[in-house]
Amino acid sequence: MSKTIDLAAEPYAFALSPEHCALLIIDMQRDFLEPGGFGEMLGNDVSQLRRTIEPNRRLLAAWRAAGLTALHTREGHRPDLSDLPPAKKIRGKSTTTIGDAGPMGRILVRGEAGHDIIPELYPAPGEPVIDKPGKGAFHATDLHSILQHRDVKQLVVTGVTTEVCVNTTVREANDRGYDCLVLEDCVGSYFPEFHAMGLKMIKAQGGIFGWVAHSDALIKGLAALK
Ligand code: C5J
Repeated sequence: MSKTIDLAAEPYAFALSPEHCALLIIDMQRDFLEPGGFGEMLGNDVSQLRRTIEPNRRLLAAWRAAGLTALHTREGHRPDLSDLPPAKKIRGKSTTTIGDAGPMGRILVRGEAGHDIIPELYPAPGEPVIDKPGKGAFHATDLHSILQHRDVKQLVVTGVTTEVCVNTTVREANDRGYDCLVLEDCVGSYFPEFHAMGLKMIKAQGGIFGWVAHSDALIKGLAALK
């Protein structure tokens, strides 16, 4: 499959090369997205994130149907918290922090219910899941090696949150030489103004960190590959 998909994007068209492109879905975890989870417990409006579920579900179905590589990330820590920086543990001065008992098990701890990916976007067998202790998906993970072994040079990035883990990951990827396409309807933030600015920052200055497009354009492009 050597055909490229020319996608309408900002700041200019993105030439997606299916054999060198992977879909990276960031942190679509129950504790961030589900009512009653840690995110909502902190006072956040989870509907701002939940609007991304259906676009991601449609995109993932089309991506899988095209036989392309998809990877998923989860933010979280070892049960003994040995990979949790003390500064991250105490940040926010909340009475309940990472590692403590939360509404869906221990907060952001691997193996706990709230740490897992929402059922709507659950990884299929064979799709790598990257457990990351930080905001960026490259920090302290084997993501870069996995992508290199598959000759991936481009990333379609979706997930949550736009200004935190999505932006951090896109910046890390950009510095490692990947071209990143962020899908505006498939990323979300608890704060609409940060979402808007997070996207603007990516595509500013001629695409300083990458490109921004709508998933409809990509799904249409994938259908044309058949
Ligand atoms: C992510 C966060 N996934 N906001 N985490 O963005 O702390």
